[in-house]
Amino acid sequence: MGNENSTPVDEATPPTTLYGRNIEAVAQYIKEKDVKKIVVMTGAGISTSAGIPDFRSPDTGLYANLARLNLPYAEAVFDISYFRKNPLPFYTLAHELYPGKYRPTVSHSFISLLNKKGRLLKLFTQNIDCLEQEAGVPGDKIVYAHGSFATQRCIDCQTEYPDDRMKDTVQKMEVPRCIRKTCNGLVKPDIVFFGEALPEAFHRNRSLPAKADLAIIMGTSLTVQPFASLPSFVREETPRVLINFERVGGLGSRPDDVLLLQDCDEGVRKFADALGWREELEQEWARTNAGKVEKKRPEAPTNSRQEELDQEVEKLTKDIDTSLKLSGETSDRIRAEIEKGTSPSSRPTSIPSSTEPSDVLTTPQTTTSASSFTLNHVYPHLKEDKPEKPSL
Ligand code: CNA
Repeated sequence: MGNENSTPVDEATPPTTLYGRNIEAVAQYIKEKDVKKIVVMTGAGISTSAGIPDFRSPDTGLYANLARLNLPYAEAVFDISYFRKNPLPFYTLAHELYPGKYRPTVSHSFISLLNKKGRLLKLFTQNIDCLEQEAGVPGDKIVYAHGSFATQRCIDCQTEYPDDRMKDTVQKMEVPRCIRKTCNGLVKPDIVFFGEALPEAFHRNRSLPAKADLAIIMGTSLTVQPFASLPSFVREETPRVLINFERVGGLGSRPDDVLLLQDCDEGVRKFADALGWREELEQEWARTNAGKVEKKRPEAPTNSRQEELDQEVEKLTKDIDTSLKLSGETSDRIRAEIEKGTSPSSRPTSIPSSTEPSDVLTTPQTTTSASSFTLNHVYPHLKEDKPEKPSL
C-alpha cells in the first residue's frame, strides 16, 4: 500500500483489461462493460482554472500576503493552537477562498456528468472550495477528505454555527464566536488543520476504491497522506486514469494505467469526446455559469502584475489592521509571541513524521525544523520556502 513501483510499465506491455493504453480504450471499456462504479480522486489542480490561487506563485499574491500577515511561520495559518491565539490570518484567507466566489470548472462538471449518467460511485476530494457541489455533484457522493467550508463549529464546545451567519461574518472579515453565550469559543470551518484527524467519512469510505471498476485521478500531486494512498487500493486489473500536468503517485506503473499528462479541463474534454458526451459536458458546465464571474487563470508575472499584486497585498494587510477588530490585548500577545521568534517549541508537534498513511493529515516533510514546515498540506505550492523573518 502506497509503495507501488513507480517505474512506468513499458509502453509495449499489453494491458489486461483495456484494449489499449489510451483514453479511447477507457471510453470503450466504460460503454461495453457498462461501468457504473467509477471512483474519482481530485485535488487543487481541478480548481486552478477557476482562478483559485495556489498561494505560492508570485502572480497570485497570496504567498506575499501570508508573509505580510506576520505569521511566526507560514503554516501557522492552519495550526489549531495558533488559531486559538490569532484566528485573523485564517479568516483573511477564508474571506478570499470562501465558497460562492468562484465558478466550477469543466472538470467539476465532468464529475457531475458521470453522476448524472449513473456511473459515479464516489468522489474523494482534497479540495476545500466546495466547487464539486456547486457543479451539481450531490453531497452524499462526495468525501471531503480534508473537510470543507460547508459546515463549521465552535472549537471548544463543538456547537454548530449557522451557515448564513458564517457567510455574513466571513464576508465582513470578522471572527465568528460560538452562539452559546456561556461558551463564546472560536468558530472554525470543518477543514482539517495540521495534525487533526481526517473526517470520519474518509475512514468509512476509504475501502471503496477497491470496489471500483474505474478510477480517475485528477489535479493532485498525491503527496498528502493518507489521501495519497487511495489509488493503490484500486484493484490491479482495474483501469486507472490520471489527468494531471505531471505524472504522480506511481500512476503509470500498472498495465491498465492511462496517463493524460495535460490540463485537467482539456483532459476531461478529450475523455468526453471519446465517450461521445462532449455536448452534454458543455451543457452541464454552462449551467454553472449563472451569476458567476469567471476568474482568469493566473498569468505569468509581469511588472505591472507585480504592482497590482503589491496593491492587493497592501489592501489585504490594511484590512487586517482595520477591519478585523483585533483587541489591544490580543495584539500585544501576538506581537510578543512573534518577537520571541519562531522557537520550535511554539510549532505544532502533533504531526506524525512518517509519510506512510495514518489517520491524521501529514505532509511529505519528515522533520519539524523551521525550514521544513510549510503549508503544503493545504497549499503545497508553499513547499521549500523558508519562514519569513517577522517584521512588525
Ligand atoms: P497540489 O499538491 O497543489 O497538486 C496539484 C497538482 O495538480 C499538481 O501535480 C499540478 O501539476 C496539477 N495541476 C495544477 N493545475 C492543473 C491543471 N489545470 N491541469 C492539470 N493539472 C494541474 O494539490 P493537492 O490537491 O494534491 O494537495 C493537497 C492539498 C491542496 C489539499 O489539502 C487541498 O486542500 C489543498 N488546496 C486546495 C485548494 C482548493 O480547495 N481549491 C486550493 C489549493 C490547495
